[in-house]
Amino acid sequence: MARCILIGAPVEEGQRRPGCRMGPAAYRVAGLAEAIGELGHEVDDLGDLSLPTDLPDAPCANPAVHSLPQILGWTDALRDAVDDSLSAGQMPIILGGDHALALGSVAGAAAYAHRQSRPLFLLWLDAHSDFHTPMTTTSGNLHGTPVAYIAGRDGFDAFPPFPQPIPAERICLFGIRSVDPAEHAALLRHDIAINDMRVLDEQGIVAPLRTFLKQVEALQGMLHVSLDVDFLDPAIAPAVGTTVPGGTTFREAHLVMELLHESGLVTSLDLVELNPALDERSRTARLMVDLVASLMGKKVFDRPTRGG
Ligand code: HAR
Ligand code: MN
Ligand code: MN
Ligand code: MN
Repeated sequence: MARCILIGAPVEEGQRRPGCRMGPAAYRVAGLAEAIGELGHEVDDLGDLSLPTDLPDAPCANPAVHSLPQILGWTDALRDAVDDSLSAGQMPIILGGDHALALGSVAGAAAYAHRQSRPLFLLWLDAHSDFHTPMTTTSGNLHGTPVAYIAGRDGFDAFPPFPQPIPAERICLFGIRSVDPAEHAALLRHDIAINDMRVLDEQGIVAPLRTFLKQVEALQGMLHVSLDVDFLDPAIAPAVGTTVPGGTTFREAHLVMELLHESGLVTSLDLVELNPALDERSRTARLMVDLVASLMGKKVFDRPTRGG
């Protein structure tokens, strides 16, 4: 059984539409802690992190970029919170907040993994590749940049150096179907596993996911999972500002979570981009809670294990 710690991250400066700051509250209202606790795990709730008051003055050469000081502040806060939780033997579950929070959460996991001399792997469940740098983004929304920071790309001069960037071969993008031209060009130069929706349509989700999980297992790695609401099809998960048609179905998403549970490899988790202002009677929040339950061991039909 795991010792989970919920970390509220009311980050919404990584994009322009208000609402993601209500994400942590929506997960609590939808019963996230209870759903995990019912499965027999220990669950603590750290409450919400707050933005440090003393924000750095951070000019950016790309005039499109906005809210850089705030995102730098969140990055520090998230990195420390995730590192501290892992160091205390807990599994951090970050309640976002937009995806810019992963600039910090994955940095915290990487700092911890580095001290343990264990390789860190990243599974990015998302419609988007989030592979812009602050220099290439045209929207200026920093939620589109974490994977580039994590992979150690140039262009993050305003940020603290990423602790031990994750080698491209240990990063898996899963479910993507919206990639900007600059991201596309950069991805072609990196050896990142790109399981876009075309690949998943053709091969299903099981084979590509197992291939990645085998690599994690072979190196006894740690695995950070970053789950963006827009990984899911908008028909089942409307509460996100950046919906893209053609996302994963209810069962595909649950099957991903069930396989992750069976692997026993997940060491930290982000839940990002939920915008409760766009939800319909909490259905997206409740679906996300159900997906976490599957990740933590809830089964469609629980069979007694044979042969002891
Ligand atoms: N690539 C687009 C941009 O930079 C959209 C990024 C949207 N990102 C998220 N997270 N919603 O995946 O602006
Ligand atoms: Mn600390
Ligand atoms: Mn994202
Ligand atoms: Mn996305």
